[in-house]
Amino acid sequence: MRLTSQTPLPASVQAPGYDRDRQAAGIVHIGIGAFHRAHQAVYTDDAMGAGDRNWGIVGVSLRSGDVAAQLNPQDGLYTVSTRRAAGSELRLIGAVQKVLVAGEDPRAVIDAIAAPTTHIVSLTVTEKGYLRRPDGSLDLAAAVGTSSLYRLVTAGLAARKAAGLRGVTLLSCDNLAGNGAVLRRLMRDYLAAYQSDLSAWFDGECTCPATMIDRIVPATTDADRAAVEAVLGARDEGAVVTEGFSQWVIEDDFAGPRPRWEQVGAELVADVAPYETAKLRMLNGAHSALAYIGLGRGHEFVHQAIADSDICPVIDRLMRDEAAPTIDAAPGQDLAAYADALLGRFANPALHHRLIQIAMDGSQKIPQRWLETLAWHQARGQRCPSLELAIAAWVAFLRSDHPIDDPLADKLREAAAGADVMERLFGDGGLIASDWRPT
Ligand code: CS2
Repeated sequence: MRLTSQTPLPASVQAPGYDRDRQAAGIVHIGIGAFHRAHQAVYTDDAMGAGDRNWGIVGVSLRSGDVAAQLNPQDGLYTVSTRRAAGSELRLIGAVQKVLVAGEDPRAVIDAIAAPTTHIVSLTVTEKGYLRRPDGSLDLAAAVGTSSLYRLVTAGLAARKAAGLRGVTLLSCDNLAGNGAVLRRLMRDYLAAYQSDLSAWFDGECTCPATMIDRIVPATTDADRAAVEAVLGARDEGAVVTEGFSQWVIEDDFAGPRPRWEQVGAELVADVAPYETAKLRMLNGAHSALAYIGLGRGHEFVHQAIADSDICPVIDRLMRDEAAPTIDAAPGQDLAAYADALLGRFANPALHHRLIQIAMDGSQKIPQRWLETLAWHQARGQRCPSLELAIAAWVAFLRSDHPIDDPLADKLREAAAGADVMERLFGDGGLIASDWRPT
């Protein structure tokens, strides 16, 4: 039996604390993967539970129909399993109302963005989803496809303008340095090329706040779904599994109304940069290093790699001696405590987080996770032994039998095969643009 709004819930499962049928959709979320369902949708569910109404989420998948097939037959409902070393708990999230697939019905997505009740269009499309060229500009040819996020958002905004509606907040929730500014620049590139009559309206009516998003969400497995079914007594194809920790720091720069996320744990701040930089260079930097070094030593999961006494000190130094000194901490931001907490989170034995999941899209992740730190130290004549080891492990990974899931997979494999690999990856005009030069 499939989970639906009719499913009787066991007492141990927390249910949405509001009337789902009476909520308008205030948010269109593009890229409704497991991360969004375990993070922003949970904050939004909490906000509606605390009395903040009409923030239902219309989810959008750009191409794949998988999430729509998981959630739509379940009235948008799904469970989040929070796994701590001490045990796990299950709750039902009601914030998502339905999932649209842009590749199948782009009009429905445009209409959702243009709806008068919509105030926020948020995104988790992963690093590569932004279609950036190495120089940071928009890949204009890639951005014209029918299920391009730029095309959809632009059509939705044009419809809002034509209807005399206000603009929206475009909220990037991806692991990019300066994600808000990146999105604004790419939207402007798109508009300048394809819809310049909307440029001034976009600048005056829409904002792109920066965000730091943090929660570890491993891909859901069949075993996870079976464990949920055993508690729920119904099949949840949309189940997500995550850790207890969750953090969301948002630049307080909204174009219009927004949920009162700050009442349910999010931090609304003037400057996200110190949090975002710490997260990218310490958490994500350590994660990617754990992935390539750990896989090279035969580990499968993050908690196994961090328990390896040869790997743990490398990661510890990466965070404390290499990444932390590059960060201009905000008042009250304690980077040593952050590193301590991260080591604990990585060690969580209840969370089976596969290293191969983190290893994907290295070409898109490594610049903001490792290379900015390396460049900072290089400019000061200093070396980073842990990050250099991580780079060597990435090259070894590219040369190994592991499948390479990366938009540049073929070029990376070819570059890694030669003796001049470092030059081809990181040299002038190399595959990965950065200020760091290997020596
Ligand atoms: C991970 C992130 O897969 C990856 O690359 O480093 O998804 C990480 O788990 C999240 O950013 C944690 O907030």
